[in-house]
Amino acid sequence: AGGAQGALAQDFVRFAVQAGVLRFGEFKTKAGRMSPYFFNAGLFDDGAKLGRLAQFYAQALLASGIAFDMVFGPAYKGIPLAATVAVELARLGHNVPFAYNRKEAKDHGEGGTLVGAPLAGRVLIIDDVMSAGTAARESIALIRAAGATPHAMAIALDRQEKATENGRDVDHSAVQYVRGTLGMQVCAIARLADLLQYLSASEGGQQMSEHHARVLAYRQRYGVED
Ligand code: OMP
Repeated sequence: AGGAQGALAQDFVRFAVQAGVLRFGEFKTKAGRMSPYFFNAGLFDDGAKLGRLAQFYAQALLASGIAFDMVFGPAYKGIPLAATVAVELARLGHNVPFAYNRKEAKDHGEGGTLVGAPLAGRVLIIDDVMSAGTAARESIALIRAAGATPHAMAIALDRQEKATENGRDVDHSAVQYVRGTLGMQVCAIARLADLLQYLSASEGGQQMSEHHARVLAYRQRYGVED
């Protein structure tokens, strides 16, 4: 993505690096890969950072042209994301219903696992990172069971790497699977390609060029084609 969206993605990568949310080093991913970078959305940990994060999601979503009737935040990490993005969308003139789930059903009071607006129409799932797509599958099942349509996903970072099925690497990423096989639309604020562009343009000198080389090598081994 070039133009305005490319600029938004670059601004976002810079913001995430400055906030310490996107870090370089050696990290083990959920799929067991040693990654030279890691994006920890839990480190958007004050009101100002959460507000900025929500602005990035809302701007990327509006730029994508994806239509949706409501937003859904999967427990736990998707809940503050969907809540703050719903507030930001309303501020921009796009007020839509908001819902989230609990991980455990309540046996008293209102009961059930869903909180907020009833799931209906085209649901937009808001999450942080998609790697193997495990979390996405759970939300999709939950939305279908409620009789609504899992229509789109918004994520902060698309790592653009091979998904795993039964412990084996496959040739497509989780985002490609969600788009191609599940027929859903996916909006990512930034992708691995944007991170690489940021690192190659960065004036961080020697250190940044070392990060760039390591991330490139990682993409060589685990990355997928666009
Ligand atoms: P899936 O649910 O398999 O798509 O993996 C998404 C999860 O990967 C996130 O919810 C995190 O627990 C984790 N993750 C990150 O948050 N940031 C990364 O940069 C990489 C991962 C990961 O483990 O792949």
